[in-house]
Amino acid sequence: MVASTRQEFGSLFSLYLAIGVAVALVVFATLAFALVRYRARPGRVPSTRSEANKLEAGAALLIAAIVAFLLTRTFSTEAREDGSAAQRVRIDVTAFQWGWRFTYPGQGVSVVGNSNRPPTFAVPVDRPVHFALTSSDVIHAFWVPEERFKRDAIPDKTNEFDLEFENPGREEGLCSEFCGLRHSGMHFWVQVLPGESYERWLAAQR
Ligand SMILES: [Cu+2]
Repeated sequence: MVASTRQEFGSLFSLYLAIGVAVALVVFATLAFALVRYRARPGRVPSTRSEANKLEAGAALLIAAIVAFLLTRTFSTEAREDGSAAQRVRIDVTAFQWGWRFTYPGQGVSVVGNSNRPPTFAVPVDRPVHFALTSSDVIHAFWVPEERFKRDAIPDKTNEFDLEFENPGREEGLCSEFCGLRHSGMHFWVQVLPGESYERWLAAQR
């Protein structure tokens, strides 16, 4: 999920903060205790070297356990995030005068259309879609008003973004950067499909 990346790493940060505060409290309390209890007084001599092997070993073990716990939680959160990123649908978008090409990398599917025949490309509902947007000639702009989303398509540059489409149906897209004579006809359609229909659409395009 696009939004949960924030939550996942947010809760990981809270965990680090809580443990950090607890460790700091123990350290400061021990320090304060030692300063007060063992401070210099008339007639007191400095203590000689002494060891508390069991206590020290216990402290080392406790620290190692905390480190191991945090490492495990960090890497498992990372793995979950990478996993969900791998499940994203990828679509490469190329704008040109005056049309659009939508390519699904690794799927062998590519949809293209121009101002005479605007292209329709499909996305699955409620699944993050990762777009890589560029242009092959002049600056255009990818605009889907229904999603309140607009991004420039710039030659020799790739703009990447994630979108999640919540409502099944057909949404109109257009170029919103004046790019020449037929700019006003540079439309496309986004078909938002439930999971199975999306897979069927993809298979039918091959
Ligand atoms: Cu354009």
